[in-house]
Amino acid sequence: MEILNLPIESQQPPAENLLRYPPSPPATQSSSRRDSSVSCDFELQKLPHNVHESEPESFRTYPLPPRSRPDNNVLAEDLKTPDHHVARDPRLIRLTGTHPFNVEAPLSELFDEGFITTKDLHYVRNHGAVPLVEDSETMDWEFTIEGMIETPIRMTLAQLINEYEQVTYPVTLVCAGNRRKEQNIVRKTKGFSWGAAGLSTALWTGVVIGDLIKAAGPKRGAKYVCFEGADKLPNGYYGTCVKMNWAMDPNRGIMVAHRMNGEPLPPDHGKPLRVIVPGQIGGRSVKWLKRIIVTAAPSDNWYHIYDNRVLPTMITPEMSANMPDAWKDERYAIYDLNTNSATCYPAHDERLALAGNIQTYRVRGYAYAGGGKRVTRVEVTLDKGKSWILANISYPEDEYRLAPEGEELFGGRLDMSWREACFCWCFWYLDIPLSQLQAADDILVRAMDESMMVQPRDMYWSVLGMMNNPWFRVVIHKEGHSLRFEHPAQPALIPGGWMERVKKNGGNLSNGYWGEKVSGEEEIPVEEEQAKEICMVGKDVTRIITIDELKSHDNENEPWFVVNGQVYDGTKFLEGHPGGAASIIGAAGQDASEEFLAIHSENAKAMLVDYHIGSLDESSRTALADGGSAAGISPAPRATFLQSKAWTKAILSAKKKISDDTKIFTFDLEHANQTSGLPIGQHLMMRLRDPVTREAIIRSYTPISEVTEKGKLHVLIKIYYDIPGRKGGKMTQALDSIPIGHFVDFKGPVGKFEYLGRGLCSIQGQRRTVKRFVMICGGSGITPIFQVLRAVLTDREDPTTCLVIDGNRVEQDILCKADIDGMVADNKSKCRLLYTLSRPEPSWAGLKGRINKELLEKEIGTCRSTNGEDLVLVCGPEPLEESVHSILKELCWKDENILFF
Ligand SMILES: Nc1nc2c(c(=O)[nH]1)N[C@H]1C(S)=C(S)[C@@H](COP(=O)(O)O)O[C@H]1N2
Ligand SMILES: [Mo]
Repeated sequence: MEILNLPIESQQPPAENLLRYPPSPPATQSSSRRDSSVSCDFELQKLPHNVHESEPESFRTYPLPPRSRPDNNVLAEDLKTPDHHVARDPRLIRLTGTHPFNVEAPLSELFDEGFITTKDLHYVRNHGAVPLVEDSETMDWEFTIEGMIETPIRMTLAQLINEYEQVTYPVTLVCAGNRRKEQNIVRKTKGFSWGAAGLSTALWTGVVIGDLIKAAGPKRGAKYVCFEGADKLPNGYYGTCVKMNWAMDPNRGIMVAHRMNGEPLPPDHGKPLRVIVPGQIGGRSVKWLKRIIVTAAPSDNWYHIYDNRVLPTMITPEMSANMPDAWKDERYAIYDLNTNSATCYPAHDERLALAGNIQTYRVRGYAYAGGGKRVTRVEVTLDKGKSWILANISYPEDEYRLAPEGEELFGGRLDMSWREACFCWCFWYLDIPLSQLQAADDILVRAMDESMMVQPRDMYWSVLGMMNNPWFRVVIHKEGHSLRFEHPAQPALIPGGWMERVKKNGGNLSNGYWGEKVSGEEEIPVEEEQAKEICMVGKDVTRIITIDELKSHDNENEPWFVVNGQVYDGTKFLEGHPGGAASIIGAAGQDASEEFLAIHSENAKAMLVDYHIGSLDESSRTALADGGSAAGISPAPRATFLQSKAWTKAILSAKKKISDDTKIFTFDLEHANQTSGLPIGQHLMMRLRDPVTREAIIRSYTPISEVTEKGKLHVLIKIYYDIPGRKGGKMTQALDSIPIGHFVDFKGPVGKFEYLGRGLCSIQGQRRTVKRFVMICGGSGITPIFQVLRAVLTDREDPTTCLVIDGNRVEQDILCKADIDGMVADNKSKCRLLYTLSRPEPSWAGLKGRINKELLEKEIGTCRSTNGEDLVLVCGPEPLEESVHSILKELCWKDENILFF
């Protein structure tokens, strides 16, 4: 066994620092009541708005939050939901459709922020809508302390701030569902698919909960402290509990917090008041706190009983439905987190070139333990656990312990110097020689905590898919002179990852060997579990339903929807649906098969029986499939993506803003080796549903990706936003509101023109050779032109010349300018490029004015009878196309030499 001898970094603070900042005894025992003469306003003003500006960073020995984005707004997709008042960051990946808001950041972006996460990228877990609390109301927010106590207390946030001692410290919150996607791939659980970014760290400011309970005076026999939030859900207000002795223990650090990273709590994180329970699953940290109830027994809140539990592994979703005692068994309730770790770099799909000077690669990731325990080692294996290498660990949390006595941060005492518990994630890294990476099939990591509990090799699957913590495995693929890395899974419905791949190829993920064949051993037969069909139809249901009947129930009063050709009436489930009524209403009148089957557990599928009312007749099924989602996935992977007769889905994987109103939307095709199948000069149809009305919208676009590109499709789209007095674009706004990870339908190719290369064109099937293209465009009309231009200019052997006239309003409106300028600069002899601006800035040195007769006459001249050697391609907004057409007519151009895209 080979062990690289690497130093373990800053596992303990260096001794000299300890001397400089001697540790002090616990301070929380000292008087907790504050001088109440300090007015609330003064307190608030004293808090620096932005600590970066008001305090020199050189005084600080500990990390501060990175700057959060100043410009996050309410996003288009939230406007039609109850959360229309909540500003959010568009980078967050939505895990449960548009609403409620359950999100994690892309893993690399979370990791790149460092120890403290900004509010922008902090994961969010909301069971329902975010309560609306105006800024002006926050100080008057009332909460109570009640139950088995001597003095019931009703208090405002202002009182909490003025009358109690304020403390600040960093805490990592982790959702119990972190890494659940991996469980869902093995077998669907009752929970949605978190990736490995269901955790985040912030500096929380508030009051230690023990101070409040002491003030209320708990009675004899009081054992639990229950919390209740203000969010009303299908099964009552969200609530849960912790043990009384933890609440009273300063080491546990449970607090009632009103600030996150120095700012008042954002709406998604509990504005204006929440509980923070360090070292325990996020589910105990109740947001929008209204009630603290001291009790003798654990919380009887529905969410305490049916959420955040690890039931024994043999209990299936169906069994669990009839086991009320198992759900109420406190032994299965999760409190402390278990030890866990993940690799962040290499990222999923990261490629590493083997050529070059670099000799090692630094593998990096995070680890955490529960209940205040410390992660005491992190180990990496490159041979599936035969031998292990110690990784380096850094504990940024320790740096706060060294702060000078009495240090204040964000209006609270930095209550860390005496504390030994670990409330935060730590980071690990290991430099691995490239030769070793190249020789390995995978990188696995595991962490151990101070009680020597080490992460298990195998998954402990359970009904709710919580606390998933097997060794985190990144697969290494050798591809020519580079390595490609593959994480276990991607969050939400985003495809990708070795687990999905292995499963698709018939591997048994639970064979103790990551679904791989064990060499030299006989193949163990795969359990036939996956094949089990869940019955979703009532055996006495015989009614035949037509599409017209279905469509007459596309409303919120009696929403009918279709799964696998069967019709269901969701009316009676609107109240009880854990995903909320909106998602049922959204599916009304539609074929919901795909989304339903992808998101729901076996248990939920079995529940459908109760709502089954009939079957769609044959012709209605076809009609629905044509107007709705394409049914079925073709069995063999296809080399090209587009199909002319059927819609094919691609997953939206990125949105890149390139100007105020233009974005490049990137879609993942069905597999990494697939090309789009779109010939140069042709277009494709995109279809999606209006997020509000659910009506289908179809438009045609020309992607900007090269026809040879594999696995992805890039479409540049200008978004026509609604402005006062003018409705914007239905399609473009709907597209803009689609969350990453969701699909759009494509069909094609369409178009009468195709460029075959080297001057050869096909127009409506007729071949014709062109010597010169005259390309006239405006706005996003550049996209089809761009394809042809790129084909001409990047082929050295292509003798065709081009004249490009691109008209826009201002310089920023010229799309793809840098790309076009670059291509043309390399091919000056082949292309003349003219931009003209109708409202240029004074600094603009190029042509001014619209594309008019004068310009066209000068540049392309009259009546060139060219035997079809010139072809004019026009693409732009309708007025532009019309005016160009009439000018060309005046200049005696024949229609056969003009082509409108
Ligand atoms: N009132 C209320 N509190 C709540 C929840 C909720 O839905 N409502 N979700 C819980 C869960 S499951 C988690 S993981 C954390 C997430 O906290 P965050 O959204 O601030 O990251 O909040 C917890 N507190
Ligand atoms: Mo959670």
